[in-house]
Amino acid sequence: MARLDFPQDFVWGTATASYQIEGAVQEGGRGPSIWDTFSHTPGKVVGGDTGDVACDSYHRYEEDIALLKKLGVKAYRFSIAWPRIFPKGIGEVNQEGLDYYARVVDALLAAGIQPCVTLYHWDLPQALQDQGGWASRSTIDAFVKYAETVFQAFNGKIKQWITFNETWCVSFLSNTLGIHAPGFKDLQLGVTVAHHCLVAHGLTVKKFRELGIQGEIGTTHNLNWCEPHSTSPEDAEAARRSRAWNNEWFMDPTFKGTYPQFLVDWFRAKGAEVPIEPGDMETIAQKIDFIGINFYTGNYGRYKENEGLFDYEEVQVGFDRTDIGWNVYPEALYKTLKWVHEEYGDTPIYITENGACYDDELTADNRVHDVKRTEYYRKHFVQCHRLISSGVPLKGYFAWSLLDNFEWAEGYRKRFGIVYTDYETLARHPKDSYYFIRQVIADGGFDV
Ligand code: IFM
Repeated sequence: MARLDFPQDFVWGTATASYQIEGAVQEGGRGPSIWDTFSHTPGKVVGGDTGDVACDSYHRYEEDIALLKKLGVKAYRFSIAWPRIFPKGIGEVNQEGLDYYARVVDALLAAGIQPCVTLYHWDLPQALQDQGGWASRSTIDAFVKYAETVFQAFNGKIKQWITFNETWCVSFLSNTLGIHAPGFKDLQLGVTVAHHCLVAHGLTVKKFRELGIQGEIGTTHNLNWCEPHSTSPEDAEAARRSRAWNNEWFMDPTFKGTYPQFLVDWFRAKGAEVPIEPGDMETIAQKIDFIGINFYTGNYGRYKENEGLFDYEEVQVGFDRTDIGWNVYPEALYKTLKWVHEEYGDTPIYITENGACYDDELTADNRVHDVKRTEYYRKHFVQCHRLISSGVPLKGYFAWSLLDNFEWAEGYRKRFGIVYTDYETLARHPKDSYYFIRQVIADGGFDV
């Protein structure tokens, strides 16, 4: 048996997002977001689920913070809903929205927990979507104004700020694959939205520095590891394209101020161009204080003509899969973060999301014995330790998620929480994985 100890200052945390947990969509002066529209459109979300009530954290945040305190985390990552601050995206500030988050932030600080705030976790005000959404450069200006308002309201209280959560999802999943709000299927739109979000990120970082806001700022990209199934050049190229779509397409501009040329060419051949204006690339590549990585899975694949956008198809090689169908491939976490460090340098890295979806059942003792999720965490913690030992500047880990919540197009049937949400009563029940993580935090490590 070996002991894996984590550094004393390692930041253990959990993460959530506004639309997934808050509910109270018509309270506190909040305006509608694209997710209200999307989830209320028949056929878009499994079971017709919406975020109208979600986990009701808008009213139950104190209970959630008590769970965090008992868990022993150093930090909590949550997002601010832009439509609570600017119900129409721009214009008058809604003081009630700021007051709500002030209560959350103060309660966290009183519990000794560092708030880590995501500014954009997908709830774009519908009024802005009506004017073109992220396809329009005016949304960039609106975002920077919103960010500035929130920076000033909470200056000195927030340790870490994250501009965007998963720009790949905001752009391609939502505007090219049509799976998330606003639900378009258009390659050019995905490319444009990705670029505008990256520019908005850069301008927000600039604004943060100009205003002299305290704390650190970064962004979060969701990376995905793809490996070729064979040694054939076709398979290698196809896997490289698929991987770069998630990874280099976002990481290169963020750190190097360039897009991967082979993918620019690939998109151009399909009729899509990146709408770069003078100065954009320098703006995007602002120096950030940390990079957030959301990591869930990896896969193997091969060349297949006309398959998807990249002539690439995934091959099943016998991994266990979670109940959302994602491979359990902990070593890919190691490979991904090692690659990030080698390719992009010494910027501190935080795993801002990692976790597993399983169809949990509440047992008679009001517990959930989520053996597979606990095992998923244990295996990924081993890889985190391996990364730290090999010199990768991994500074923290946020489990996704504190609570079962509204899993976007999958609705409530897909559960990622370390705490079970009973959607009938809204009662919370810590699962076995919660107690496992609690023990790891309390002991500063674990035995393997
Ligand atoms: O629930 C999401 C989260 O909002 C963003 N990252 C992935 C999670 C699981 O799908």
